[in-house]
Amino acid sequence: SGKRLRVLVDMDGVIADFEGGFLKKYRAKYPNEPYITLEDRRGFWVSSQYGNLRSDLCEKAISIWESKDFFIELEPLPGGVQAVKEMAKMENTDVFICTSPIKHYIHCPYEKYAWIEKHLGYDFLDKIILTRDKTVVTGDVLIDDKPDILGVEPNPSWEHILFTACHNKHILPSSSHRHLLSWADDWRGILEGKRL
Ligand code: DGP
Repeated sequence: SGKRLRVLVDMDGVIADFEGGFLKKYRAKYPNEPYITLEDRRGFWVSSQYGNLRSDLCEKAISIWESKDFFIELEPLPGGVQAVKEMAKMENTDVFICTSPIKHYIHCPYEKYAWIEKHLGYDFLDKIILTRDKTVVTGDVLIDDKPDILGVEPNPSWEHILFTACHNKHILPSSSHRHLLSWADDWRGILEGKRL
């Protein structure tokens, strides 16, 4: 019951394991180079932290997600696919996958569509929003692991729910966001609260 809800769900770091997929392929391609464990990840930008470790590692990191098959081969994060399917079946609920493709566009946008079809099904291809600026998309909630979601719209319509990821787990619960610790956390309660 209550009002119709539009939920925007981010892809990388929320339903697809970008960080785990990155680390696995980075270590396979560069077995003799240093790496950052998921425990030690800090900051949203993987390439910045690798570049700080040693300047040439920035481009080595970037080469991983710019490679063919990187995005399609990402593993689903625990509970994410099931939660999104369940959410989409709820009454008065419109779910969209809202994801920013990388600017090296030869593989990424195609593979994001293919990933959604593979894990969420053909009908979810109608629910994909690819944008580099999520502030111009309207919705009631945006579930996203990026702490600072900025763009041309200074007052986005959505409430940003910060989804916990290895790079943001040290950010303390604050007045700037509510958090979802994982898909085992109470996402249903957050949605029901937004309907009131
Ligand atoms: P989103 O999660 O929708 O905000 O998309 C952000 C994308 O950027 C996602 O595919 C992860 C990727 N990404 C992570 N670290 C870096 C980085 O250091 N540089 C670039 N260009 N992309 C990154």
